[in-house]
This record gives sequence, structure tokens and C-alpha cells, in this order.
Amino acid sequence: MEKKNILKQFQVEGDIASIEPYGSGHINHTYLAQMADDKKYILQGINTTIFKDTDQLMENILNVTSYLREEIVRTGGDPARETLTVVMTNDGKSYYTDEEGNKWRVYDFIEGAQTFDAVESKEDFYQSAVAFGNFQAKLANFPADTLHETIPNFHNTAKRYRDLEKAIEEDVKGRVAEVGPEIAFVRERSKELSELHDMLAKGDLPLRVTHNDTKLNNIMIDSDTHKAICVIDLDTVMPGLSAHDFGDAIRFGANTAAEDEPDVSKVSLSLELFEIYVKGFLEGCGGRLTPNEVKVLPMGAKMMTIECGMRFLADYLEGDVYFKISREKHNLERCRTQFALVADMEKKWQQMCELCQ
Ligand code: ADP
Ligand code: GN1
Ligand code: MG
Repeated sequence: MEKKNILKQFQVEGDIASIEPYGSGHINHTYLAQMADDKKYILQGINTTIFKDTDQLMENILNVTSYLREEIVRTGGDPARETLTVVMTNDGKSYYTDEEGNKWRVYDFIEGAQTFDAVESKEDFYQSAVAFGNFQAKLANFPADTLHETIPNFHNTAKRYRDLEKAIEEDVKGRVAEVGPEIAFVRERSKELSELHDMLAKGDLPLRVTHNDTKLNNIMIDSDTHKAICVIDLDTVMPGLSAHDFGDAIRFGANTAAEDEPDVSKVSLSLELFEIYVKGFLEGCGGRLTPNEVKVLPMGAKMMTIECGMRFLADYLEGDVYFKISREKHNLERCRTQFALVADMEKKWQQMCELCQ
């Protein structure tokens, strides 16, 4: 169905001037809708292969954003810019199903702010850390039992390892022969992968409401003030570990190379950016983290990086069915940068732990 006709199913104001692909997310199909009077909307095709239950997905987003909206109003903020606003369909639903069965949603476009695919300024990275920490703090009293698990076992790293072993065994695309060193890298570390979940099971770490996808391009930075104003991409807000939110942001933002840099010699962990993020995140969490949670922050960074590498590798072996790719071997290159970053973290482990103390 034509995008314009899809957008017309929603309660949008004005005539549509154009609708163009937008952003660099790996999961949903995002478009910027420009209206004739300068107003803009984000139109998103929801990835229903990944998010299988759209009702539950959108219920989570409506619940979380309305909770955040109240918190923002209570503390004197601007809810139109500081949280996502879901635009309803003409018949009052949170998403629209087109004739082909594709599911669509619309958000108000957040004006005067931008997302970054790489850290351009240390201050912006610091602000993003404060905002992600603060996101968790704001949701500290959110009723976690009302949240649906949109992707079960999303950050269960040991389960991600088992999924990878299954993909290796099935080798549907005949690609296993090409990735021997990567498989060996993971297998050498397979024993460590359940450490954080084991601590959770023993009660040594608390379960919190977390974002679970804290990469830099999931936060909007105000173009004038450079404050991180709005956490976006709320599809995976679920009960989780604070170390995972911290760690995923480090994985993406404190890498000296891009997530898909083909030349792995450019990959390393910037200890300077790591330190900046620790400070910002702890400040944003407002003293809520327990001593154990602070202690495992480096482990969160390592686990999110190896887990993401395993997911890219499994997707490469399965024929690139999960993450959007724009070139052949894109997922393999992404996997290699993640493992190179893990190896560098291992070299810098002592310093990472000291910086968290
Ligand atoms: P994905 O799940 O595919 O990563 P996102 O929800 O993160 O999709 O959206 C992709 C990109 O679109 C974001 O990185 C951001 O640049 C842009 N974007 C998403 N929502 C908004 C919004 N409400 N206002 C402005 N830009 C947005
Ligand atoms: C995906 O949706 P996006 O592009 O912000 C993925 C994350 C990965 C990330 C790797 C729902 O994030 O888990 O860490 O790609 N999101 C989902 O860049 O799988
Ligand atoms: Mg995103």
C-alpha cells in the first residue's frame, strides 16, 4: 500500500508533502513524513518477524510513554519533546494493519534534536549516559509486571550462545567453514556467559525496568543545548539488568571504530569515553545502583559486546534474516568488530574495573 495512504489512516494534521526513508536503525522500517505546513511525523513499519505480538508491543509503549509523560510533567519538563508521542489511527488504535498485513505506527517527530551514529563530542556522550541512567531511574516505580516480554530471553547471553551453536550445527548457508576463528573465539569464552544471570538468580543483582537497546542512535540530543532530551526506540523496554543498559551503550559508543568497520585494527575501547559514560550513567541513576550493580558494569560491557557479536554471527550463518544489511558479509564484519572490542576490553579489564570504583 502506498505510504501516503498508510499515513492518512492516522490522526495527522495537514497535507502530506513527502515520505522518505529515515535513520539508520537495523530493525524497523522508518520513514520521515514531511507535511506541507512543515510539521513532521515518523512513520514506522514494525518488524513483525521480530516483534511477533504487535498488540503487546504497542501496549508496552503506550504504558511506558504515558507513565513517563506524567513524570516529566510532574518535574516541569516538556512531554512533547522528552518522550515519544504515539499518534493514534482514525479509529483510535495504536497501529494500523495494511492490506498486505504489514503493521504501521506513527510518532510525532521530535523537533530540534538529532541522533548520532558515532560519538562526535564527549559532552554529548556524557549527556546520553545521564539520560539512559535517568530513564531507568524514572521507571524505578513503574509496575514491571504489566510489561510484556516483547522478545523473550533478549539479553540472556548464554541462550544467545546456544542459539549460535544451533546455527553452526545447521549451517543452512554453508558459511561455517569461513568463520572458524570467530567460532573458536566464542567457545573459549562460553563458560563466562551466564555470570550476570547467575548473580540475578542468586539475588545478587536486582531486576529493573530497563531499555535494553541503549545505543547512541536511540537517544535524541537537542541541537542547541546538546542535552540528551529523549530516549527513543522503546520496543525492548522490559525487566532487565542495569549492567546491560550500561554495557550496550559502551559497546556502541566507546568503540573507537564504527560497529561495522571492516578494518578491525581500528577497533578499541576508549577508556576515556568509558570513564565519561560511567560518570554520566551513575549520575543519571541517581545513586540507585547497588554496590554489586556498579561492580559488574565492566562485565555488562563485555557481555553486551560478545552477545551482540554472537547475534551478528548467528544471523550471518542463518542468511542475514534478522539485522538489516547493506552489503554482503555486513553481519560478519559487524561480528568481527564486536569480538575485536571484547579482546581489547580483556586487555584493559583492570583499568575498566578501577574506573568503576
Ligand atoms: P529501529 O528499531 O529500527 O532502530 P528506531 O525507533 O530507533 O528504529 O528509529 C530509527 C531512527 O529514526 C532513530 O535512530 C532516529 O534517528 C529516528 N527517529 C525515530 N523516532 C523518532 C522521533 N519520534 N523523532 C525524530 N526522529 C526519530
Ligand atoms: C538493533 O533497533 P536498533 O537498530 O536500535 C537490535 C539491538 C542490537 C543493535 C545492534 C530489537 O538495534 O539489540 O544491539 O541492533 N535491536 C533489536 O546495532 O534486536
Ligand atoms: Mg533504533
